[in-house]
Amino acid sequence: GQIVRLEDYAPSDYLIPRTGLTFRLGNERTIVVAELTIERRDGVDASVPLVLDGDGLELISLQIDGEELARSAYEASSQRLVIHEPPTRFTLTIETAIAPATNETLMGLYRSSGVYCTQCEAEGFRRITYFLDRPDILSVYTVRIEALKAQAPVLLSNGDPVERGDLDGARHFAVWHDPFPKPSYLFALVAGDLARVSDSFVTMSGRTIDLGIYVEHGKEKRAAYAMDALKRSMRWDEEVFGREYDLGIFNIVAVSDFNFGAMENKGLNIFNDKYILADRETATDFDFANIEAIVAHEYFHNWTGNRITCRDWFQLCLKEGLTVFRDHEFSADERERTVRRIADVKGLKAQQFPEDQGPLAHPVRPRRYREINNFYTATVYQKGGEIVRMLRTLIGPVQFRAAMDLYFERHDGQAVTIEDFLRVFEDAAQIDLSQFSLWYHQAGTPHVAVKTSYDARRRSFSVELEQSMPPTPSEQRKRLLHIPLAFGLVGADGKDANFTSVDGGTVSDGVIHLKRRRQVFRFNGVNQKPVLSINRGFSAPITITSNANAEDRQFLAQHDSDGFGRWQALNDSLLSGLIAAARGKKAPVTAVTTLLGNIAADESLQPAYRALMLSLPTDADIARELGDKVNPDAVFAAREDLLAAIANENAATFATLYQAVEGGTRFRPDAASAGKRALRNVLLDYLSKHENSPQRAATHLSAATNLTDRFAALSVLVHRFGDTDEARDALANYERQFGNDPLAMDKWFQVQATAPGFATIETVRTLMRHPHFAITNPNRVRALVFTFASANQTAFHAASGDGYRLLAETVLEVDPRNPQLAAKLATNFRSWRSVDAKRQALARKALMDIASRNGLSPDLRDIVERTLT
Ligand code: B3K
Ligand code: ZN
Repeated sequence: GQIVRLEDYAPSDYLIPRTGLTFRLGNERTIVVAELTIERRDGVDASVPLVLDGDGLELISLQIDGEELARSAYEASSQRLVIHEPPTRFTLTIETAIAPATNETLMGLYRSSGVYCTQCEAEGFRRITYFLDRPDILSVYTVRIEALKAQAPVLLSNGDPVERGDLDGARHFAVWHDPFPKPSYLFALVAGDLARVSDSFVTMSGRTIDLGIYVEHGKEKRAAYAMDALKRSMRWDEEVFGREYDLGIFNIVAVSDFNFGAMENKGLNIFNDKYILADRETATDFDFANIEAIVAHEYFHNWTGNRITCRDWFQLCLKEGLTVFRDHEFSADERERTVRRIADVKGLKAQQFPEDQGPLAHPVRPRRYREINNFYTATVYQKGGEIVRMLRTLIGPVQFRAAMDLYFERHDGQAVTIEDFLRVFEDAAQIDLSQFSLWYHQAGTPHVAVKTSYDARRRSFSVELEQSMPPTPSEQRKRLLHIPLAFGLVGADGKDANFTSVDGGTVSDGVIHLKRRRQVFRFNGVNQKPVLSINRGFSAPITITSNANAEDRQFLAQHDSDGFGRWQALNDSLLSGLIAAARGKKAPVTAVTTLLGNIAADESLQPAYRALMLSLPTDADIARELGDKVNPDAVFAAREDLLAAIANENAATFATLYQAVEGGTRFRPDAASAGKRALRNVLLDYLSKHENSPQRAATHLSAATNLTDRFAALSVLVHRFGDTDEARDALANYERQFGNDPLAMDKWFQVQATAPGFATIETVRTLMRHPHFAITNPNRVRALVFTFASANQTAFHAASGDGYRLLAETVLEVDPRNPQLAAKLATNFRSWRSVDAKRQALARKALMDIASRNGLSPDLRDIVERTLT
């Protein structure tokens, strides 16, 4: 593919104020008639041709203002339609044919379990008709859909329904009109035989909105939680951001073949059914939380993304970072703030940090791309969300809200840039964000080294901070960032100590503003030596090293008044022991095992929080901390040893607690109930390790009333006692019970894909031939193969190289069908340079095997080539 550069952006020479589409749906052949009102932009020369994007289209006919176009007046290929010297303003009618039934890319118009559906972001609309397929072309759409009535009784598009009726030949039609001008990537169409779950919502101005969630017949009950999440999202956006829904109807459709989570099409969100369907038997608490977050995320896009959209795809974080921030805040308000923050930070470190620290690193607002689909990344989304969070830290919640109000007021109906977004904050809060804006433009995770010292005589506490950032492919030399660090000087009583003044830089509202390479902040009037708690709430997405010793960290883990700070300190303690052990140094004897026992039994802490505190860093967390020459087997052994030490020391406490935490007879998916299950399930793992027997897990499994508990028990059995009858029976029973439910079966694939040890490679190969597995279904592939590569360090990185080979073969098998899925799978090679030399050579060979193939998709080639450089 060609490289697209930000600096080459130019406004389009032509505009399309109105778009009429007629679809005559047919599996093998669907006819699309587009009636486009086209205008040349003022000042553009009449000799400039109109160039429309296309992708795999078959042109049937072409008219300007109702007249057939002469062959010499245009050039058409499956990729482009060029019209020479068009009039200044005219109607262009284009008739094309497409083939939804054979479309396995899941972009454009395709069929999923008999349902016609579309996915247009980023550049899928050009697979439907020729168009100016770019986000700054905003158009008002009217859409007519015709289909066989029996095959597709439900006909949906964006906006409001205007007309429907019967046609000859057992066909019928529906017309939809969306009054809000929108970019083509937000167009959607759905046609099929689906059940509607209906509800309504009264907005803050008193309008009643008709809500619908469309699911497969028989699955209506499983949409109840999503519907509830939708209504809560609508209310929250009114209360927290003052944003009201703008159409009379809001529909969601759940489909089973989908390349990612969901899509925010105006008034017609389309979802991967994994993020809609939930009941206690088929969804875990983790799934429920994801459903809530994603339903909210897509709904919030209505304002941040749809009403105000991106000028070009370099600005993707304008909508995604902001909307991630909004959905994180929503979940924090709906559930427990500290618990949500810890979960979100764990996610950021697990997904975004390795991206930022490897060959695929890119700025949150990139300057070039070869394939835009490869930029829907943790960096654009999660780090983009963190930047918005930092903006709020910088100006405070009141000014933040004022700035957001100004953003909506100033840019509603526009396609804008990150510069526009930042200017709003500068204007609303009267600040200069030129240094801060570098967070958008530089890749890489900043590092801050912290050194503290206390001068008892002068009663001053010094905090020396030094920032640094290694080079990344996008920038060799890094400029200094403005890093906001929330902090507290924790006194012996656990309370934050006071200080009278600060020298050396700006400190306000509990935040240190680090702006230079090295700054020493001296806090005066500090009566006793405090312990520094820094980067509270993960106020900046950075890594930190400090001169704090093991006692300091354990003190914070027990006494920091900030719950996030406690978790962070504990996590640091655990990691430093694990790192030492993985490097073959005997782990220092620490008090951490006792500490974990105390935390587990501390009734003043919420169960969900205790569960998080008790969860050890994952193998991948430890590997990331090690940085290079990682031997995953040593990492695994170190983690298991620590787990055993904690379990053995606290066996009695854990056993009592395990009995005491109610299993819960009546299932409720709320955060408090989920927290209890989480605590009990983490204890189950420790106790099973200590008891070295599958018995407790087998009992846990047979008593389980929900998938969360079932899955936890199954994991212990399959991962710890894989060659026992208990484990084999559990898997067989599960398959018998849930064999007909694809989403529940994903968990069955997942639990087997994550069993530690190289033998799992063969298990995965076998499971890929299982009748319930389908290489064409992204959820199945992700559950089995993506999970294997991303969450099973000992198997994926097996010293034989077989894990790498399995991934490479699967990537090559998927690529001809679904390039986006293949490219996503291939990103699992991104940390290949951090393993030991022998493994690196094997990973490189697997990558080269992919790279040397002819006919790779541009998506996959882009990932593989960047990973290798
Ligand atoms: N905007 C979509 C993602 C589209 C991905 C295209 N490759 C969902 C979301 O972020 O809400
Ligand atoms: Zn989004």
